[in-house]
Amino acid sequence: MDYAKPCMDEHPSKVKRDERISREEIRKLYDLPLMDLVYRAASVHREHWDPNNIQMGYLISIKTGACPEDCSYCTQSSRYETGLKYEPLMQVQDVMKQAEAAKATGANRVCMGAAWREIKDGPQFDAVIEMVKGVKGMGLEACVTLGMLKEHQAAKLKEAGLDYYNHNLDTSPENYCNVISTRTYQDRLDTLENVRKAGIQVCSGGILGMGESREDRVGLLHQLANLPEPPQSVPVNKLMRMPGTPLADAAPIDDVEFVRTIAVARIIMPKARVRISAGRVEMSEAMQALCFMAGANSMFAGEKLLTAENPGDAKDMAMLASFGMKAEVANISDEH
Ligand code: SAM
Ligand code: DTB
Ligand code: SF4
Repeated sequence: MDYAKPCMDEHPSKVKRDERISREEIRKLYDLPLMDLVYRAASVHREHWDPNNIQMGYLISIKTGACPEDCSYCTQSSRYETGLKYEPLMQVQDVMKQAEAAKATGANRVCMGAAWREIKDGPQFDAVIEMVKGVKGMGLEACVTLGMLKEHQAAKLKEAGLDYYNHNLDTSPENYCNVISTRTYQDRLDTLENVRKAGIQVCSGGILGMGESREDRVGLLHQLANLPEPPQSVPVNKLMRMPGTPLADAAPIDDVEFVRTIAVARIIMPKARVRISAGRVEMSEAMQALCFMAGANSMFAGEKLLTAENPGDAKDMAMLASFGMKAEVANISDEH
């Protein structure tokens, strides 16, 4: 795959308003000596957040596999032979049981993910609305990621009490078509705009280690930081190389480059939760400590993400204890 080739000469997703931060400024941050960059990020982090506190989210895959999209990293796409078992939309009461169990282990945020291109109105959307209400009723923050979303659907989710909608830009506008062909960058920006207009907090980030260049990482952060409002939550995923997907053999992202990305995200989006999302099973504890130092303050708990592995509570609790860090308890909101 030729990642150097831009997808579009003139793409519609260029930042048209006055920028909050330019690509050049972001490049310069990346280029700082690592110690200066991490020190700066840690200082910004401490101005806005308790550096010893970490949010633990819990993922529930409410509908798994058989997705019509062709995202090259994803085990849930029906286009690749990944061996994943299809699971239709879960029953509301089963989701509630998992959410209760998550709360009992200390998670304060439940994120429900569905392998859909977009959410369609009808019984399935109504069931998701019940799930959101149920999770909120437990005093937990509720987040969903359901693919593309229309304005009226966003309004209904807001009414049900939804706190966050996750929809990632994944990479730079230039690299996007190398990763996904079945929806455009502009589609993603439109969904984020519908979420924002409904008053739901935006959770949007990307994936590192898909063969993208430094400039693509700069481009991703540039897009995120220059959204009409910066996202309240920024997941940084380390690609999990899933067998059967086109990116199964991608070269892993360099640890220091991952840390630099966390640090730059923290500096340019100081009030956002910055989350080390996928890929912690392939990170040492020392690497995760560096990420926390560089401003990451959220991660996913449990032994499974949506379909891929995660370290699990026993390991994570031991790690946090050894760092003297605390997992945030249920029902604390991020009123920043
Ligand atoms: N289908 C919905 C969508 O794409 O918006 C929601 C679920 S999708 C799995 C959520 C996000 O997970 C993707 O946008 C991508 O950033 C991340 N993701 C998926 N597979 C991944 C992988 N193998 N490694 C790292 N991140 C991954
Ligand atoms: C996000 O950025 N990462 C989470 C969440 N949003 C939904 C999902 C990670 C998925 C990792 C691959 C898998 O479990 O299949
Ligand atoms: Fe489908 Fe989401 Fe996976 Fe893309 S990332 S294939 S939209 S589940």
